[in-house]
Amino acid sequence: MNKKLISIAAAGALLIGLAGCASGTDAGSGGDASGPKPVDELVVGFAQVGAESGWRTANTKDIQAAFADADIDLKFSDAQQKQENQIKAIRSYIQQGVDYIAFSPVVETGWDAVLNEAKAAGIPVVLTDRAVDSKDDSLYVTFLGSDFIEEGKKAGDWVVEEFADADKVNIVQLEGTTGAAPAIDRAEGFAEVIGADDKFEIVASQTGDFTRAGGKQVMEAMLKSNPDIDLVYAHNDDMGLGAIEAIEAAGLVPGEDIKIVTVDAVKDGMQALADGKINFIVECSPLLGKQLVDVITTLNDGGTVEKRIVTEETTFTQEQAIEALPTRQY
Ligand code: GYE
Repeated sequence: MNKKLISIAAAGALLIGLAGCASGTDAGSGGDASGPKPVDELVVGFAQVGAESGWRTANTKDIQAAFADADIDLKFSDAQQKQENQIKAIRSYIQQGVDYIAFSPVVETGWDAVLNEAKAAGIPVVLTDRAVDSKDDSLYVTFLGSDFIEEGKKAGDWVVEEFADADKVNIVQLEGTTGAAPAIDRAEGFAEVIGADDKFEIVASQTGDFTRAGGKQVMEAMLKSNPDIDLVYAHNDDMGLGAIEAIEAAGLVPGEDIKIVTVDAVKDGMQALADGKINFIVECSPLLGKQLVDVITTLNDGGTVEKRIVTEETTFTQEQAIEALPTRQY
């Protein structure tokens, strides 16, 4: 069955699986035998994680703007942080016969079946932002996004320096979504760095699901059961901002009584850093839209792309945040 037929069939049968009907092609190839498609005829399906954070909102905006600028038709879905919704969205894109699928996997595992369906339908898949954990790397063309282990290490390096003179440092960690690449890797990179000195102890670690409400709620509970917290390491700004609310409600001063280090550097986080409520932020750029468009147009032209495209990013102190804020895009 070719792509046209699939899209015709899909119109009336969105929920019927088509796995096995299509001819198998390699996930690494783009375009087709007849050469590149005119860009304004390309259709791309993007399965987004959700709208859990400032980072995600900026990422969605950037992707939608980049596709609009390039005049490429973008079908967009929001999975509300649920893997089953994302799998449904990807299946629907397969059934509609889109030219490319891009997605940011909510969690790392459990993708092989649906990605094999895309591969069987000859639709190349691009991972943006988050990785999948699969033995079969032919299931996607490239993974475009940050190095989250590196981000965790950068947070750890700052902590080691900041607490150089301390004898004992009690740390609480607000984890991202359980099973998500940035939650796993940011914990790992951080633990590796602080693990070198046993004066650092993670006294509590729990998921706040990358949301402000989650960060607040978890922090409230942690403050009750841990009287002596020196530092909060939040896997994103939003959870750090939620923690600030909880710390203030407990009558403590965020940034002073309890230091805070986060990841992302979205506007609200940068403002809190400028205000001294957060002490250090590791940047994670959500601006992946242009790169994603480039990957897709390169593939459409019959070109190849690197299997891993790493985003370059920096870190921010209070002074650097004050300087960067006026021109910050997100
Ligand atoms: O750090 C967080 C978002 O996957 C890098 O997801 C992304 C993370 C980001 O919810 O704010």
